[in-house]
Amino acid sequence: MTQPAIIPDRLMARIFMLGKVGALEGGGVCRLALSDEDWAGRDLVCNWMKELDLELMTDVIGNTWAIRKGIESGPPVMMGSHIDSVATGGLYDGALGVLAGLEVIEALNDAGIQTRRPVAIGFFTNEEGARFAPDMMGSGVAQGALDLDEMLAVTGIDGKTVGSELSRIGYAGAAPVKAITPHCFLEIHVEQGPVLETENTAIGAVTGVQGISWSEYVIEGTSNHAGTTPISMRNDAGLVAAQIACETRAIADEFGPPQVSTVGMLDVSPGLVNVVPERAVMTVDLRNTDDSLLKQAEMRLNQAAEEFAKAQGCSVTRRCLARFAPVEFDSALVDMIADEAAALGHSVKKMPSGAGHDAQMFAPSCPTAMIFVPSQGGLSHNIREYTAPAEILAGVDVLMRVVLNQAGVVPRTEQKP
Ligand code: HGY
Ligand code: MN
Ligand code: MN
Repeated sequence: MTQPAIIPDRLMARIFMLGKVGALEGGGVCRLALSDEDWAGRDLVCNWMKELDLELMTDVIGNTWAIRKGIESGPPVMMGSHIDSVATGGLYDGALGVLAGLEVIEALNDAGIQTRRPVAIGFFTNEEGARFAPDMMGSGVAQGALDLDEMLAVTGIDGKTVGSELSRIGYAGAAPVKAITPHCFLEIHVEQGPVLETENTAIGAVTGVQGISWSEYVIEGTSNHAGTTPISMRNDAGLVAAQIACETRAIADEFGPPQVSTVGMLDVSPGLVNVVPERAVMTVDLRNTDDSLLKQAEMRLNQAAEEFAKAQGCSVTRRCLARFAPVEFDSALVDMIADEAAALGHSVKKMPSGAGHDAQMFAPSCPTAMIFVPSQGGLSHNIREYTAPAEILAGVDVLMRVVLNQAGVVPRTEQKP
């Protein structure tokens, strides 16, 4: 059998072409979910899918996938990731998983290989959750972890709803929720952390994803004159928000790794130099591979927030924006990734993912695993995100071999016309 050859230049050209969509001045991209930029990126990838004669489908929340027929019908070997980005995104987060899957399919076509099972490549709506929380929204709805109507009604940071934006860009498709349960699901992704680079390792065979807890805290106080109001008479919402932020970091410091915590957004109003803030809105992102520790962290922070607010005569309310328990990937598939990487002569490390991914939504319904390639400086959600072409090629070669194994190659003698 001619081994299908990945063509690195073709893959990198597509990564750079998609990188032009939503390109930022100083590099990187901003393709917030369901924005015009996400729309343009979707159309570009759909055109590439059509050029490969694939059968395209879009479901009710805009997830889109393309299927390369096998000689047998039935659940496909599916690869996939996302096109949407955060506002300071890099060229590789999500895009690599979609375009590498497209490259694997094109290499199969070039080599004239027929597979027993169909092979599919998909992109999923709003993986980032940056505009509309929670993250992994599309894949979560597709796999039944999130409710469609609830998600369509979610209002984003700019006041628009998922449903209205989905219709506006024309990606409210006909396929129902759970339209497709793959034979297995594979996602290649940049690690987005420092582990592979620090350990000089080429491939991550990802064992699972840590738990994720996103909260929004709203603190209400009393605006007052910064000069005339004695400290004892203040209800300073800004102070309470700052105390919550310090407690957020203290939890990570005291729990120690792998606990992480982040205050990504903090807005005080009226936000003027001489006015004691009457209101503060902030987000907290807590993560841990151990769900019981994650729950402890959540409880401790909520309790502290109540106490800080009470001490300042303020009120505080918490809204859950996302909550996903840790997920384990399929150990046999993880082993296969590690074995194929080693067989290709690559160093490989089994490791959990610090970031959330669409793959975690498929894990409960089919064997699922991920392949990591290194992130330079561990940087991601940063316009300087970078992974070298040779490092990408190593990961895509592993992806190809696992897809061939899972899809089954039809010997030339048995090929169908
Ligand atoms: O937040 C995450 O981990 C992912 O980038 N959505
Ligand atoms: Mn991603
Ligand atoms: Mn991301």
